[in-house]
Amino acid sequence: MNNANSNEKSRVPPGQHVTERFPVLQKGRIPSIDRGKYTLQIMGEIENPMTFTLEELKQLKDKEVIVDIHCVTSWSKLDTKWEGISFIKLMELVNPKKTANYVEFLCADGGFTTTVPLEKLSSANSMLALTYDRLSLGDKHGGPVRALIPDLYFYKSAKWVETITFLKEDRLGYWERGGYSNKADPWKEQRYSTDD
Ligand SMILES: Nc1nc2c(c(=O)[nH]1)N[C@H]1C(S)=C(S)[C@@H](COP(=O)(O)O)O[C@H]1N2
Ligand SMILES: [Mo]
Repeated sequence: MNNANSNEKSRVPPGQHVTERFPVLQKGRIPSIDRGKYTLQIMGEIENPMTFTLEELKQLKDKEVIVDIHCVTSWSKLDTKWEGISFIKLMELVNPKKTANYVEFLCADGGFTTTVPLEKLSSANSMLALTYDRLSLGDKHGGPVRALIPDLYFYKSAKWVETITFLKEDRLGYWERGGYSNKADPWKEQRYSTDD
């Protein structure tokens, strides 16, 4: 085995295989959001509830990452390039209360939600993504604004995010209510709620 191969292997979590394609996955139809009317609302357990237009969000861009993503259906894609706003920066703006432990993403595709613990948002690679491969996010991959939390299976990376709510207590999201893991760590192979 050559070095490149063994390197790639150590980057792929158990039970995953690498794809060159970029599959498109969601629970139902792909919504198309009017970029001119789009707003992101941030609320819940925070000192400064805020609403942003897309133009305002673009001004806040502070981060670019190249990361591997892992879908629970077993595909992984290596070296995906994203730009956006770090959750660390967003949290500086909205100022979470001490009581905030989780965030819930509410999305434009018919009430889709998922929740993520605050410490996963603060991790180095997490962000609210606005571009993929240097291009504004298209409809298919969650544009104009999606979450990117590459440390967790990709169903935690909510597409078409419209509202972010800071919560005291955790809540199960759409896939999680359907039996997928709420922890969703690909390196621990937490695929189903029975793995938690
Ligand atoms: N709003 C919303 N976000 C979602 C989903 C969804 O159904 N709705 N599916 C998740 C799943 S299961 C995956 S694998 C990724 C797929 O993102 P992609 O289509 O950009 O590959 O989006 C996640 N985010
Ligand atoms: Mo997925």
